[in-house]
Amino acid sequence: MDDQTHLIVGPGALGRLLALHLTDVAPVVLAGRRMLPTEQILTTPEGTQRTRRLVMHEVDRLPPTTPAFLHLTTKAYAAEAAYTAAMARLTGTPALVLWQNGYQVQPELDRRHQGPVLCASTTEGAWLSGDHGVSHAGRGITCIGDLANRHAPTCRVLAALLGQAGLAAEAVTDIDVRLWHKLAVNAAINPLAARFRIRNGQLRDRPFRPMVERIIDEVATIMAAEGIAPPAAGWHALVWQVVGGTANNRASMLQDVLAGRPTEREAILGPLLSAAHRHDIVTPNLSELDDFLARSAQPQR
Ligand code: KPL
Repeated sequence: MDDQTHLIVGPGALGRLLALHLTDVAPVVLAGRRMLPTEQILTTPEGTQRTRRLVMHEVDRLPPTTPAFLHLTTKAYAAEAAYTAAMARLTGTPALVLWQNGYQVQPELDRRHQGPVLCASTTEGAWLSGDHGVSHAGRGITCIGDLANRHAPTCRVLAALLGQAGLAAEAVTDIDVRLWHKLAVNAAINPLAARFRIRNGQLRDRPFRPMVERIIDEVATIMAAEGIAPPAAGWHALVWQVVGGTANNRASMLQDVLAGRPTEREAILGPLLSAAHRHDIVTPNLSELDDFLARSAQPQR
């Protein structure tokens, strides 16, 4: 690894999507708990296939170097362990880039990491196609920022590099608001879709629609108490717009439940419930969903 290297820890769909793009413009190392085929295939949204040979390591066997960027692309519940394992192998302090959903990992690792901590919020859609590749299902945009706005130049460098690599990106100064907005949408869609095992679009129908509305009302009350400005169109319109745009999707939490994996319940509902508690807001619907998901949870590895 040289000092321009992007070390990507978490070779799921997002990690591989990132690796297979960045490798055309910068040195990339992909690391995970187990080795994957070094030859990986990217299927583009237009259906063409691109094969790239990636440098890959098991996290616990990473060579002792200092990459420029350490991207964590694991699920939220696995991010801290991945960070600890990767940092134990590195000799210096890279800029850390957190790609997780929710708003739990970000403040925690921002406190822990000695170097710059950037947060990425993306609407790129990608699915794994087995061990050999990833399918870029839909193009989106990635916003990059840091919570205290102290690293704007680094955010701009990374956004520009992602753009060169073919992933639309912009540096932003309100990443915390963007993360909360995404969290709000995730909180309104994911737990209900996972609980009732339905595709996102079915949330528009009875009996689910009023359930979504009640969750949005609770989320909106918490956001107002936290001082997070609503989206221009309002919380209800944002959620229903995403439901419509992803009508055919199985939400990520539903996919996790169906695959017997842990869910991102704590990263998505945890910050909302803590904020509700801080502000003495009662949230019967969010709390009931959280309890349900906690009871049916798979252990986190
Ligand atoms: O991001 C998503 C997810 O599945 O986690 C939504 C917006 C709910 C789309 O499925």
